[in-house]
Amino acid sequence: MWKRAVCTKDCPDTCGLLAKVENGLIVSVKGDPDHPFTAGFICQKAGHFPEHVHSPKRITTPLRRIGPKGAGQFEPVSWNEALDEVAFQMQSISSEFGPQAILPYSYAGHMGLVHRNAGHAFFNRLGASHLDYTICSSAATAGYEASLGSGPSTEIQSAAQSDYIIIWGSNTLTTNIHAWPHFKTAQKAGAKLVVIDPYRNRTAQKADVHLMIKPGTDAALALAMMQVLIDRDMIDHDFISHKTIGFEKLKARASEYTPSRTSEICGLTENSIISLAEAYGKAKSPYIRTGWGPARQLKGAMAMRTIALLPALVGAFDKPGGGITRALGGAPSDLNSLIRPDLGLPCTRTVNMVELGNALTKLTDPPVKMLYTYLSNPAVVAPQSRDVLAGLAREDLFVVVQEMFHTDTTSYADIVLPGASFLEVTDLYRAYGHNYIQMAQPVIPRVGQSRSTLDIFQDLAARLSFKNKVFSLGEMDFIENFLVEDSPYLKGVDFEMLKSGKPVRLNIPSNPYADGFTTPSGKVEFYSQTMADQGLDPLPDGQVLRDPDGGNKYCLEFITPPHHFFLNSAFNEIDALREKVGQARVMIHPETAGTRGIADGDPVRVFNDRGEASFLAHVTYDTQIGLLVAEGLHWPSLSPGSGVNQLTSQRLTDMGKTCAFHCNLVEVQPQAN
Ligand SMILES: Nc1nc2c(c(=O)[nH]1)N[C@H]1C(S)=C(S)[C@@H](COP(=O)(O)OP(=O)(O)OC[C@H]3O[C@@H](n4cnc5c(=O)[nH]c(N)nc54)[C@H](O)[C@@H]3O)O[C@H]1N2
Ligand SMILES: Nc1nc2c(c(=O)[nH]1)N[C@H]1C(S)=C(S)[C@@H](COP(=O)(O)OP(=O)(O)OC[C@H]3O[C@@H](n4cnc5c(=O)[nH]c(N)nc54)[C@H](O)[C@@H]3O)O[C@H]1N2
Ligand SMILES: [Mo]
Repeated sequence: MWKRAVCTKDCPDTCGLLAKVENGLIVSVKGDPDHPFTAGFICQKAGHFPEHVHSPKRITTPLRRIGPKGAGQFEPVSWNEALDEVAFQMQSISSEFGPQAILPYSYAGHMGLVHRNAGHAFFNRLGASHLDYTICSSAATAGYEASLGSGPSTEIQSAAQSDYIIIWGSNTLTTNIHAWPHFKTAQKAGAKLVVIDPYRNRTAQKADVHLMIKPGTDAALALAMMQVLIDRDMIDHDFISHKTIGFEKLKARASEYTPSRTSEICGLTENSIISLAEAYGKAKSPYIRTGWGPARQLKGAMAMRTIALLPALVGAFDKPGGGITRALGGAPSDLNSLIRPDLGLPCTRTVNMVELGNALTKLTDPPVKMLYTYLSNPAVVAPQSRDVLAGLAREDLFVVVQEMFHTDTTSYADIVLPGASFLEVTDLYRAYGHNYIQMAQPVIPRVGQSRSTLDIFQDLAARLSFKNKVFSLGEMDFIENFLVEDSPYLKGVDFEMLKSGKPVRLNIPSNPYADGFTTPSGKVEFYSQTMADQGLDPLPDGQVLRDPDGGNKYCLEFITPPHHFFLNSAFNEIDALREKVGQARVMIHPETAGTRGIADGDPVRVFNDRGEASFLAHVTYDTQIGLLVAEGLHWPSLSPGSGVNQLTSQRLTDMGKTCAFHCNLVEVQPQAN
């Protein structure tokens, strides 16, 4: 029997799935042809969901540490023993050090609205340190918002009508595959497809033009495009005068970015910059898809803010097929009925999740005494992992990990709680690559003794005698609370269809910019008073910030984009996928490799003052001179020495306080035998 499900992985596409169930086991998973956006095809990773869910490596009982910290030696215990121990530690740490000595750490292992957010009310009520959820998109969001306001952007499907598509720092064919058919339709109809990316990723390989930009220089390139457009009078005066503010100031700033000066900043030829600007200016319906790559730089928010201004200069927002896409979709309500921010203490300490390493090794008053991790794998995904691992290894830190598999993080656990997979729970799913929501019911019973995230937190709340009603509600109660019919996104939503498990369109227009912008001025803000008030440069700024810790010792740039066959650190547990990926590799330009005596396939060591990682050298013209590229987050425990986050830093971006995962200076040398 085929049952409907929704992919819960942290990917813009949030696919509609069909799972075939035989004797209570999932034997096959395919795409749901009735999903309006994901349209019946899925990535190769999702095809492995049967192995993921029924893997012999699944953790099926609660576990208690019996060996030394970090050794990953456990004995099975009952749920009662495990949760009694967690509740006891919470109480005793709270009374000795205060509840802020407890730090929750979670992210996007499960994207359903209920379970992803199910711990918040509990930790708020407990008075624990508050986690700032910044590891992914907050710089991109802050940058876009400064220019265009908040909310969803141009719907991807409309790009099928565009005659000029720029994919700017997104590896669409790997990270957002269902956007591709729409871009392809446009390309077949004659549109030009341009990719702006520091390396020739899968998407760049299929583009008409690939501009191999130096990392961190996107704002300069966007300003140079503006300079050319203004200089050649290829701008939409009507749109600019009615729907933007600050044009004269922008014009002065852009004039500093001539193609010849910018050519040196970005590592692109003057001609390629001029051609890009002219083609964008001439296009009838120019469209830009930004990924998150340009935002994972120290001035990442500024980069996104500057790119997001381009459509306004040429009036692209008013042209069918034109516009710009970052994130789409939305939650039907503010989710406060589940998160209950009101239960938290107003003065609670906030810990930025990017700075986990610092939090575990340097925070005092109180120090972190308990880390409670769920739906995340911080030993692999968090930056500057040497500090993260040193923190996790502290003898005086009590670590709780809720997981489906033994990961590099569970190795450090004192208590491991087996989490149910998305195919075993009820939840409501929003997407960030399309405008549909969908509800899913369990496809199979829970595997082993695993429990859902909500279930675990409700049980802990009972043990701590938390009496608020929120701690007694179930999945469906929360979903009903989210679906408050006066929410603007739910206007016209077919609730019966939603309950039947089919995808339902939210009330979000394909062009959300048709009626104006949600900035303070209601217009596109070339000049942002809000930024000026915060002491920030109110205009776009093309200054480049490289890794400040590089000094004179390290001169190679190093970026760490996603792998085609992993989803952040997830899917490492699938042998077939891990074998397909093979050992971790680093792309090196032949000239960079040659001067260091490195040949293709050689084992190499990449290092800086933060740490080091081992790879096999992939010597290729797909990257530029001086740029190393390592795709994907391998688990160091399964692929020794390969942790790219040894080399990344906890420094925060200009706005949004996220991680500059792609802003690192390193050196590489052949591995000594
Ligand atoms: N297969 C697969 N799919 C995924 C993921 C995965 O790990 N694997 N991760 C998911 C998640 S959580 C997210 S947030 C999204 C991310 O999806 P993307 O936005 O596609 O990923 P990014 O890591 O942000 O990198 C995108 C591109 O930006 C480039 N880049 C790096 N620095 C710069 C720069 O300074 N300027 C420019 N122009 N480009 C730059 C990188 O080389 C990369 O090709 O994908 C999701 N989908
Ligand atoms: N160097 C570098 N580091 C990065 C990035 C990068 O591009 N470069 N990308 C960053 C980005 S964009 C993000 S979003 C973060 C992601 O950070 P995380 O959200 O921590 O990413 P995952 O690796 O997917 O880890 C999720 C964990 O949840 C578990 N899990 C998955 N599904 C379920 C489920 O249904 N139930 C339960 N109980 N558990 C489940 C998985 O087993 C997995 O170990 O990583 C960041 N780290
Ligand atoms: Mo992400």
